[in-house]
Amino acid sequence: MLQGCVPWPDQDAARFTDAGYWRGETLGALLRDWAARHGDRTALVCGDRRISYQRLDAWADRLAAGLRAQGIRSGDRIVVQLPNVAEFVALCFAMFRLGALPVFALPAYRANEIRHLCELSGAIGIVVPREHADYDYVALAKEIAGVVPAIEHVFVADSLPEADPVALPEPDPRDVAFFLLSGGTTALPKLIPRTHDDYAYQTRITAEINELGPDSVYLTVLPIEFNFPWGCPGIIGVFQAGGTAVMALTPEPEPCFELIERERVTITSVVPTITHLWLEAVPHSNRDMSSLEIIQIGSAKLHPEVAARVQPAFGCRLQQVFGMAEGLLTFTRADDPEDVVLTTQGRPVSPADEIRVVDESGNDVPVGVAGELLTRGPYTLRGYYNAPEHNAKAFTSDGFYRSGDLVRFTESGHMVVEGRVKDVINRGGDKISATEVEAHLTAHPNVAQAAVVAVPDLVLGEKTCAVIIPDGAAPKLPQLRKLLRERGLADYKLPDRVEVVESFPLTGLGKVDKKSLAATIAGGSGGR
Ligand code: J2J
Repeated sequence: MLQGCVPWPDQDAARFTDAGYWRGETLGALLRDWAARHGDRTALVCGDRRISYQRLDAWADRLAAGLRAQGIRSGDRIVVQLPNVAEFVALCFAMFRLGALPVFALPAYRANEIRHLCELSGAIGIVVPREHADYDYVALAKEIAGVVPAIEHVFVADSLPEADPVALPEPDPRDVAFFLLSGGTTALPKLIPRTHDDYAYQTRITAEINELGPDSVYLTVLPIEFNFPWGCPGIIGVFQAGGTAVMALTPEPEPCFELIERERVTITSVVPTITHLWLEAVPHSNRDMSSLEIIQIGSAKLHPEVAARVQPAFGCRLQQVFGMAEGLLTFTRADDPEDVVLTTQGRPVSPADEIRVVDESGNDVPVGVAGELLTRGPYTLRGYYNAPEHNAKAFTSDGFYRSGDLVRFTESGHMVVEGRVKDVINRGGDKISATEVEAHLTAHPNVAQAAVVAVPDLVLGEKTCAVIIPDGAAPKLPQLRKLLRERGLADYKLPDRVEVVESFPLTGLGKVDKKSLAATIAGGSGGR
């Protein structure tokens, strides 16, 4: 495995192989296999373009050769920041074949995040769109290339290098295929290595659970770099079944409903915030959405009352999904009783997923009692990339990942997310590390200390409140947002609200007591 990654122990790898979970196939080889089986069928729909499996396969070969001709080699990392376009898919498969490693960057990321990703991954290139959402991504990439010496290439999606296909050695299926980002607790995101074997398994098993087949049509609504649309089962899962993935450039209801009608979409995945928007829009839309079979909803808490509106509004099944880029996925199933679908986040997708729910001392708690979710299994990482110190804390000595989520299990074996112990704000599914934002806030000359906490929000579930102890005249919200934007932070990380206090409540250990702070703020006066 790539240096800096933590492999599964040999006996686990052997177990996963013997059980048929890991099949020793690379994602690049899988596309070859799909092209042989489903050649003329449509793999991808992007705007007016309809791309067959055969064409996608040939395109990936040409891109792999083109990248190679530019000097990209097996093991090289490239930060990929693209909207939901066909180029993302073709390029990823090209890189899988080359053994080069895409580092998935969200389109919302700005200079600060992209620079960090480049440095952390040791990337030698960046891929960006020519234009998207009125933002100049090429300028951003060039700016980063100017300050990160290792960046030798800036590739633009509409002019990716292509060349006549060349024979390439097959990468090791046990090795990293790409990097996802943690929605982490640390000041800056960590890289999650996902291997060919583990991702092929995750996408296959989730496609099987949802009974995807050649007639399945998946609508990609969420940003393509997110684990959920990419592989739960998402795009790769629908390919595993010989179906079609349709790209949506925006999650806005009407354009999505139009695509659902036009392409006879059968399955899609969204976050609760998008669910709200769509539910509001359905009564005003005359689109025919009768093809929909499943709407997957996950990434943030879905309230039972909202959950109950999904099936009547869309005439299709709701599937609750709990997931994490690190691995573990839980789904509700087609044969679950209604109350399980409305009130739980389902159960693990793999029989080999191991779950522990523990108290603060690390002891297992009884069924029904909430505790921290720990997990390990055939598609859950054993360590972040190049992060030995963090890994020592984030994993138990026997390899369980400490999720930071507070969950309980029902007698029927279904998981309910109760909250979290990690210092993260879940803003409509976007994860924000409090520590990261706090560090930037204290750069303001008039901010002595800052604590960032979540405040409840009807639409987003949670919003971000910056609580500050000022040094002199307290800055107002617009000034703080401006400062953070100038420091190159993605927009969704900017605080929604600011509160000024004289001191922070402290825990017995002398740390800021965020629970009590958040409770005070939530009961307080409102934004300014
Ligand atoms: C409450 N919190 C949830 C849920 C995730 C599928 C779906 C989601 C993600 C994802 C993903 C939740 N209810 N149903 O990668 O493949 C919170 C938890 C979790 C964190 C992970 C996928 N589903 N969460 O959201 O890596 O706190 O992945 O630990 O972005 O989201 O965030 P992320």
